[in-house]
Amino acid sequence: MVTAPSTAIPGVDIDPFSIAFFDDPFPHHERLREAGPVVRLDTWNLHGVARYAEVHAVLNDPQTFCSSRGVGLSDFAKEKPWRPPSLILEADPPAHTRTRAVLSRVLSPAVMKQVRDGFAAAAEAKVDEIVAMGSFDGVADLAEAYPLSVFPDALGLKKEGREHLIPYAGLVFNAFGPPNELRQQAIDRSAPHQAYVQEQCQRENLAPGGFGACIHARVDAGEITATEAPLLVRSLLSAGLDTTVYGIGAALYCMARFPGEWQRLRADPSLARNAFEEAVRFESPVQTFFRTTTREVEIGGHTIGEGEKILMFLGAANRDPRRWHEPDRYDITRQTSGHVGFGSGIHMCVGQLVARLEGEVMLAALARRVASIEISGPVKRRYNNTLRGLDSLPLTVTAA
Ligand code: 4IA
Repeated sequence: MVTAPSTAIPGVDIDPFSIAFFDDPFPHHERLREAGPVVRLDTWNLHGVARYAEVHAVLNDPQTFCSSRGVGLSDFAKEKPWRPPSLILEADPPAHTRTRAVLSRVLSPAVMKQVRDGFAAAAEAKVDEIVAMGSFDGVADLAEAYPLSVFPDALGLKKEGREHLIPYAGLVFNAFGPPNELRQQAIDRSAPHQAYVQEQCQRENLAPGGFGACIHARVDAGEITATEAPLLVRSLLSAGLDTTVYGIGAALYCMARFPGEWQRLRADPSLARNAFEEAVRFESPVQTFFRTTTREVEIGGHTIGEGEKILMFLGAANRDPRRWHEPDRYDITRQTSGHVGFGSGIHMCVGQLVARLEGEVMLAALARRVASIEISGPVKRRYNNTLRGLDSLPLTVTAA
C-alpha cells in the first residue's frame, strides 16, 4: 500500500487541566476535534484524541494502548506511582482478566437484584427530606448525601471515618492529572485519607454480606490472594462513590436546566434509567483518561512512537457531531448506547450497574414526588483534573 507522506501532527496550545478549560471545556473540545484525529498537546508533552472514532478505537485496543503504565499522565515505567497501582484499572491482560472477573461477579446483575429495594427506599427517603426542606443544595444534600446513604453500607464499611471517602476519591482523580497545583495539593494532603482507606480495606473491618466481604471471600475460593483482596476493595473505595456523586449531580443539573426534559420524565418515570445515562453522556463526569503506547502505532494517518502517553477526551467524544445528532442537546429519550462515559472495551466501568441503579432510583423518586426543580442561587463549579461537576447547586423544589 502506498501511503501519503504523513504531515505533522497538529499542535494545540490548550491546557486541558487548567481552570479556564474546566470552566467551559466545550469550545476547547471542538477545537481539539477539529484540529485532527490526533493532536499534540505541548503543555504536557502528550498526544490527545478527542473524536469519538479515535477515542473508541484506543479504548478497544488494549494491547497497543496499555493501562499497566498508568492511566494518568505519569508513566509507571519511568516514575514511581503515588500509591501501589490498582490491580484492575492499572493492569493489562492476563493479570487484569482475573481481577476483573472477581469484581464483575461482586457487582453482578444478581447482586443488584438483592440491593435494589434498599437503594430505592433510601432514594425515596432522601427525596422526602429535600421536598420537606424546599430549598437545599443539590450537591451536598442530594448528589453526595444519597450515595453516602447507600454505598458505604453496601460495601460494609464502619460508620467512623466515612468523611474521608469523598476527599480520598477527589485525590485519586486529581492524581491522574499532570503535576499541576490540583495534583500536588491533593497528594500533599493525602496521608490521613490514605491511612483511613488502607485500614478499611482489611477483611476484619468489612461487614459480612457487603461488597467488601464478598471480595475477601474470593480468597477462600482461591481466585485471588489475601494480599490482592484489600487492593480490590480499594478500587471500590476509589471509584465507587465520588463517580456516582458526580453522575447524580450531572443528572440533577440537567433536570434543573432543561425543564422540558424534566416534564417528560415526570410524565413517564420509566425513562429514569435512560435520563441518567444521557446525563452521563452529556456531562461525562469522568472527562479524561490516558493510555500508553506499547509500540509504534498509526492513528488517523499519523505515526506515534512507543512509550507515548495518549489522552482520551471522553467528554469530547460524547459530544462529537460525527457520532451524535445534536450532541449538545440533553434528550432523555436519546439512544445513548455507545457513549464512552463509562469507557468501552475490557476496562469499561465494572461498577456501572451500581451507578445506573443509584441514578435510576434517584431520578424515579424525584419524578414521582417533585413537581418543579429550579436553580435558586449561584452555581459553583468544583475543580478536579479528571472529574467534571459542581461544588454547589442551590435548588428549590415544589412537591408533586
Ligand atoms: C481503582 C476510572 C475511575 C472510575 C477509577 C478510579 C480508580 C480505580 C478504578 C477506576 O482504584 O481501581
